Amino acid sequence: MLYPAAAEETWERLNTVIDHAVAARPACLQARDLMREAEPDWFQRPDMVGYVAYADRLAGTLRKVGDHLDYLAELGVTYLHLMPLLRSREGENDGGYAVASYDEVEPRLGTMADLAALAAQLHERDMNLCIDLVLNHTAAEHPWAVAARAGHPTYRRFYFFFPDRTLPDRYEQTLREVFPTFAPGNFTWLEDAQQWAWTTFNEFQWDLDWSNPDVFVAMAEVMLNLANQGVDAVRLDAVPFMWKREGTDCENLPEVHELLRALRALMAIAAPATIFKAEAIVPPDQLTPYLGSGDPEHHECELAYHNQLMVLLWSSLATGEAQMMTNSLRRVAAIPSHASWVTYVRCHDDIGWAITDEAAASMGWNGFDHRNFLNRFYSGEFPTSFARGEVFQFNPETGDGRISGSAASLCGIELALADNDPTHLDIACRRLELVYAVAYAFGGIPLLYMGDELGLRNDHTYLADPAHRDDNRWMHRPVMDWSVAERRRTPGTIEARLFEMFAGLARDRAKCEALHGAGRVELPGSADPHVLSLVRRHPHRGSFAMIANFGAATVAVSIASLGLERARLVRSGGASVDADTMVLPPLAYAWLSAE
Ligand code: OTU
Repeated sequence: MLYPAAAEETWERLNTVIDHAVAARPACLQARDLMREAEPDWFQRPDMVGYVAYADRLAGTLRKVGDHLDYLAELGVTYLHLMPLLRSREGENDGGYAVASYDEVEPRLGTMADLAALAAQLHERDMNLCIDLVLNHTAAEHPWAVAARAGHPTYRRFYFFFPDRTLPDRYEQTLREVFPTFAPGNFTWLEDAQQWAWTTFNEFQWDLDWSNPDVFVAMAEVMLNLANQGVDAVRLDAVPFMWKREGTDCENLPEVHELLRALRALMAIAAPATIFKAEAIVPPDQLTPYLGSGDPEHHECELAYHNQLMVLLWSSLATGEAQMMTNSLRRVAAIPSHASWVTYVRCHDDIGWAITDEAAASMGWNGFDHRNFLNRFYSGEFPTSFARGEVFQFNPETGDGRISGSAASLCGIELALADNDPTHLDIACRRLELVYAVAYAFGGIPLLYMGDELGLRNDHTYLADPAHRDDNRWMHRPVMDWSVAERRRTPGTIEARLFEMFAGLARDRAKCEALHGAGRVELPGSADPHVLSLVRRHPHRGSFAMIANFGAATVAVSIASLGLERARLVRSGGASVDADTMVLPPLAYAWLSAE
C-alpha cells in the first residue's frame, strides 16, 4: 500500500477528482471510450505508425499543426506525438520538460482549447494524439515550487528539501548522474530557502515527492484533465525516478510500479480511451515490468520505448554484424499480449550506449571499449566512420559518453552530400532504410522522428541561442523547412527518395496482419553473423519474417531456414529471390509474410 497512513482519506479525495473528471468528459470522448473498450488492441494494429515532432518546430502553433495532417497522412501516420507542450519556464527549460503549469498550454503554441480542437481534428482522420506528462519533476517556477521555496509547509512536502548535506551525501553514494556536464550531482542549493532540493535532472527541475499523497492527488487531476482534452496516449516522462530509497539507485523501485498501476486504474475509470506510454530508458530486465505482468490486476503501461533495439541497431550499423543484436534481443523477456513496444531509431534525446558488459562479452568484446568505440564512431572520430554526430555529456570520471546527431547525419548522408559522392549517398540512404525497416517490422508502434523522412541533417543554429547552446541535443531538433518538404514531389531528389521509402514502409506494414502487436517476436539466428533474422508469429493472423544484411558482402539465405510456410515477399528492400533462396546485397533486407 502506497499511503498506509492516509489510505482512506486519499481514496475519498480521488473519488472527488474522478467525479469531476467524469462530469467534465465531453460526449465525443465518452463515445471514444466505448469505441476503445470494444477494440482494446487499437494501438497494436499493423497500420499504426507514429510521428514525433515539436509543435513549434513542425508548424509554429498547435492550430497550424492541423494544417499539415495531409502531409502526415501521406506518411501513413496514425499516431502523432507532440513533444512537451504545456507551459514551461522561460529561458532554459529542457525542451519543455520543466513544466511551470500543467493547466495551460505554452502560450507560444496556443491554448487548451486549441489542443482539444487538434485532438478532435486528428480523431476525424483516425489519427491519435500523444502528449508528454512530466510526473517526476516540475520547473522551479511552478506555483507549487514557488510556494515551497517561500516556506509554505504544504508545498515543502511536495518536494525533497534538506537543510544540509547529511542526507544528500548519503543518497549520492548510490545515485547516478543523468547530466554530469551541465547539471552535476542530484541536489541543488537554494540560497534564499537555505535548503538543498532534489534535482535529478537540471537545477531548475525539482523532483516531486510521490510518497506524499497530496502529490498523487494533484497529478491525478492534471492527468485526467489532459485526457479530457482528447489525448489518446500520455508519454510518462522519466518514470523510473518517481520513488526514492536510501541505499538504492532510486530508479525502478517497486513503489514506482504501484504508482503507475494506481494511475492506470484511475484512467481506466475516468477516461478509458487513454493509454500510457512509459519512458523508462533502463536495462531490459527493469523495463519489461512497466508493461505489466499480464494479470489484469497488474495492468500498468500499454506502451514502452524499446531503447535496446534502438541502441543495437546503431551498434550493428557501425560494426556490420547482427550477432550481438540477436544475442541481446533474445534476452529481452516476452511482454504481455495486451502491451506493445514503441520502436524507434532516433528521438529528441541523445543515444546512450546501453550495451552491457555481458552483451559485449557474448561477442568476445570488452564492454567499455565497445561503448567507447561507438562514441568515437558516431562522433566521426574513428578513421572509417561515415557518421557526423557529437559526444553528449562526456563524464571524465566514468569515461562514459553519449551521442547527439540526426539519423541522416549518423547514417552518412551529411558526409556523402558534403563530399558530393552519389555512390556513398546511395549507401547512406540504404543504411537509414535498413534501421527504420527493422523498427517498422519489429512489433509495436514504429516512431518516425520528424525530419528523418526528408533526411534532415544536423542543425547547428542552436549554438546562437543562449537557452540551447550548452545542450547539443538541439542539433537533432531541427525546424521543419516546408520548402525542403516540397521537394518530396520532385523525382530524383533525396527528399523524394526517402519520403517514398517511409510511405512505402507504412503501406507494406499495414498489409501484414501478422505484424499485429500481440504477436511474438522470435530471433531464430542466422548462419551468417552479419544477418539479422526476425520472425513474428501471431496466434491467428499468420507469421512474418524479416532478414537483413548489415554486412559488406552479398549473402544468400534459404527461405526454408526461416520456418515460414508459403511465405510471400511483401517488401524487397534491395533483396531478390532466386528459387528458394534470398539474395541480400550489403544493407539489403526483405519482409516476408505467411498468412
Ligand atoms: C527524459 O529523458 C526526456 O526524454 C529528456 O528530454 C529530459 O531531459 C528528461 O527526461 C528530463 O525530463 O535521462 O537522457 O530512464 O533516461 O527520463 C534522457 C528515463 C533522460 C531517463 C529519461 C531522461
